[in-house]
Amino acid sequence: ASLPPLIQGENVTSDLTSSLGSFTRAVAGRSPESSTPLEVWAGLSATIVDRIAEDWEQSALRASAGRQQHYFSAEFLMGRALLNNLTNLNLVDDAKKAVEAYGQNLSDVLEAERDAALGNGGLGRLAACFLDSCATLDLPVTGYGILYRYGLFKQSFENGFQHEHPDPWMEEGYPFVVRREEQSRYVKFDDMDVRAVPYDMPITGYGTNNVGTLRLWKSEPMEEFDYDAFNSQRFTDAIVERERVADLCRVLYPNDTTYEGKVLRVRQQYFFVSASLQAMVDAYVEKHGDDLTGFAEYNCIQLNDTHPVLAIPELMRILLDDHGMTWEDAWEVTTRTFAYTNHTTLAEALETWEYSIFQQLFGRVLEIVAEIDRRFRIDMAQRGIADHRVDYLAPISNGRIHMAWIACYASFSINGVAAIHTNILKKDTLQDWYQIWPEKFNNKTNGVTPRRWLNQCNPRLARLLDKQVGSDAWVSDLDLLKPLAKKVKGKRLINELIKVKKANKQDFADWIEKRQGITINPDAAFDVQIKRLHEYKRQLLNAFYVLDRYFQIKDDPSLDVTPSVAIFGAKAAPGYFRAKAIIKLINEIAELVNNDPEIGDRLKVVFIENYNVSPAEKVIPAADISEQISTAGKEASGTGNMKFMMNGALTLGTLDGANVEIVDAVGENNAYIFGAKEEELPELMASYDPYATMEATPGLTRVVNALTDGTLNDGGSGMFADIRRSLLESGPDGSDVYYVLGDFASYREARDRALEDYRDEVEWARKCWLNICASGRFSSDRTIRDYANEVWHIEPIEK
Ligand code: DL6
Repeated sequence: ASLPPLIQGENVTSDLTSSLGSFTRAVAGRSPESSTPLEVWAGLSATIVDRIAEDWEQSALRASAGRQQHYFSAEFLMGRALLNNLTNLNLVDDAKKAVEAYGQNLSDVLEAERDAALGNGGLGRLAACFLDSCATLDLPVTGYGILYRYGLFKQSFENGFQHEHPDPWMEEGYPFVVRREEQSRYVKFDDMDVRAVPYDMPITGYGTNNVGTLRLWKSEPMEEFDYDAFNSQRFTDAIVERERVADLCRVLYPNDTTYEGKVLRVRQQYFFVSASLQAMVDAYVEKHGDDLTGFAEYNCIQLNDTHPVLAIPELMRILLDDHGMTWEDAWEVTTRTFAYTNHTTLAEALETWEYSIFQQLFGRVLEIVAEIDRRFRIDMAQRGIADHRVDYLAPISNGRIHMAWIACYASFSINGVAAIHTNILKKDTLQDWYQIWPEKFNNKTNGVTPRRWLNQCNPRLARLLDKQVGSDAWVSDLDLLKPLAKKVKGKRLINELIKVKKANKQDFADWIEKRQGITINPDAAFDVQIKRLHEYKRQLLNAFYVLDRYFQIKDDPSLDVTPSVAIFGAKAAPGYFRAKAIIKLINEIAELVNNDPEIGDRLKVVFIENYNVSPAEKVIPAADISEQISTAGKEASGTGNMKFMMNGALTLGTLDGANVEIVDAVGENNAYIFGAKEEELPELMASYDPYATMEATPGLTRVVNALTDGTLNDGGSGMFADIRRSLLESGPDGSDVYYVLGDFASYREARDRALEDYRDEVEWARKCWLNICASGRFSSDRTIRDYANEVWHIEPIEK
C-alpha cells in the first residue's frame, strides 16, 4: 500500500507557501506575485529539492551499504520534473494553494518548465521510466549519463519541412540538478584531459521517502582558460581549449544519422563511462579496501544498448593499471559485473567504430580491446568454433571495433526487450552468441511507469480508478486493476469512462488549438501515431490511408464515414533524408485535407510540432486509437503502445514488439491486428512485387501517384519522387523493403473496422476498459522487479 510520505493538511500548505515565497524571491529577486511563471517554477522546484534533500542523502547512504545496481545510458529522456515530483510526493494540491497564494496559477507554472530531452526516443524514455520504478520499489539503483547542454533538437515546420534548432534546456537555471564539485574525476584522452563534474538529479518514488539518483556528467577544462594567452591579448587562443572540452557535452547525438561527428560520439561515450567507473571503484575501495576481487559482489552494471560498452575495456584498464590486478582476475571481475540490453535488430544500430578512432583517442583502451580480441580468438578456437565465425564475432575485425560483440562476450546477461525481439536475437541477430552461451540470454519485456503515464498525465482516469480500487494503491501496483475487468458490464462505470475520455479529448483539442491554431472536433475518433520518424515504423502507411480516405470522400461527397482525426508526432534525425520527406508529405496531406471544405469534420490531420515527452502527456490520455504499425520483426518492443493501452486507447497494430504481448493480455477482440507476420515475411518478400501489389489493391495506385502527379507539392525538393522510388523501384534502396504496399489492404480493412466499431460508444468504451485493466504487466515496476530478481540480484533497501 502506498502511504503518502508527507502529512497533509494546513501545515504542509502553509509551510510550502512560505518556502515557495522565499525560494522564488531568491531566484527572481522580486516578489513571487510579480515573478514570471518560469521564476515561480524555479522557486517551487527549489522548494521541492529543499524538502527531499535529507531523504535523498539518507537514501544514498543506505544504498551504498550493500549491493548496488548502476544503469549506464547515453540517454535519459526525462521530460518535465516538477509535476512528476509533486505527484510522487502527494503535494499537487498543496502546491496549487501555495502558488495561488501569490496570485499565480499552477498550470502556467508547470507549463513554463522545459523538457529535459536528453534522449532520442524509446530507449531514453525507457531509462527514465526505469529510474522512477527503481525509486518507487526502494531499489539501490543509480543512473549514469551525460549532462548535454543541448538536448534533442527543437523541431519547427517551415513550409511543411522539418527544421532543427538547438534546445538550451537548462540555460535559465534548473534546480533539479545539483553540482557535486567534490566528486569530480579526470578523464584522460591521448589528445586531451578533461574534468568530469557530476550533476546529480534526485529521483523521487511514489509513496516512499526513498530518493534515487541520476548522475549526469559535465565536461570541463582542467583550467578555466589559458590565463597567459588572455594576458597577452590572444583572447581566442585563451578559450580554444575550453570550447573543445565543452563540445564534448554540447549535444545529444541524434541517432540514425550519417557518420560525421563519430569521433565526438566515441569521446562522449568514453567520457561518461570512465568517470562513472572511477567513482564506483573509488567508492568500493573506500568501503572495502584496495582488493577489488569482490567488486562484482557489490556492483552490477546494466549497459543500455551498446553506447556505454566502452565501460568494459575501461573497467579492465582501471583494474589492471590503477589497481595492479592480473588480467585473469580483472577479467573475472569484469565478466561478473556487466549485463547488456539490446534494443534493436536493425543492423545500423549495432555500433562499430573505426580502429583509427580508438588509436586517436585512447591507445591504452585499444591495447586492452586488442588483448580481449586475442584471448577471444583463443577461447573460441578451444571451443571448436570455425575460423570464419570467430572472425565475424571477434571484437576487432575488418579494421573496426564491434561494440555489440564486446558486450556479448563480456556480459553475463544479454536481454531483448520483448518476447518476440528476444527470440529474433536468439535465432538471428545474435544467433552465434546464443549457440555458444544460451544461458546468458533472457527476455525483459519493457514497461512504462504508471506514475507519469497514468496517474500524472490522466488525473481524471486516475481518480476513477481510485474509486474502483478503493484507494490509490494501483499507482504502485498496477496489477490491482486486473480484477476490475469484471466490472466491464457496469453501465455507470462505462459512462464515467466515456466522460473521462471526452473531457481529455476536449482538453487536447483546446491545447492544440492554442498551440498550433488547428480546430478539431472532439467527437471525432482520435487516431494517434507518435514516435520517432523511421521508415520501419511506417508513418507512410498511415499517411497513405489518410490520402485514400480523402480521395474516397472526394469521389463520393456524401460518403458516411466515422469522423476521425489523424494525429502525428515525430522527429526525424537531421541527416535522415527520407524520414524528413515523410514529414513533409504528412504536412502536405494535412494542408490538402484540412483546407478542403468538402471534407469538413469527416477527416482532419494534425501534426504535433516539436513532439516530445510533454506533448505525449497531453495526447495519450485523449487517444482513441493507438497506431503501432511497424513492419513485423522491426520494432524491438515499443513503449508508446503500453502508454496508450494504460490510458484506454485501442491498439491498431501489427504483431510486432510488445504488441504481441498486449494482444495476448487483452484478447484479439479488444485490439485491431493486421498485416504480415514476422515469420511470414521472408517468404512473402522473396516473391514480392510492389508494383503489381499496388495495382492489385483498389485505390492504391491513385495514392502512390499522388506523390508525383501534382496533387502534393514537395517544394521542388524531389522528396516525394524519392519516396515513390523507395517503394516501386528495384534495387537495394527500393523494393519497398518495409512492405508498406503489401500491408496496405489489410491495414485499411483493420482501420476501417476500428472506425466503424467506434460508432458504438458503449461497446468501444468497454474494450477500452478491458485494455486499462489488462495493462498491469506493462508497468515498468514489473520489468524492474524482473531485472532486480533475475539479473541484478538486488534487494529493496531497508528503511
Ligand atoms: O527498448 C526501448 C526501445 C524500444 O521500445 C523500441 O522498440 C526500440 O526501437 C528502441 N531502440 C532504440 C535503438 N537505438 N539505438 N541504438 O532506440 O528501444
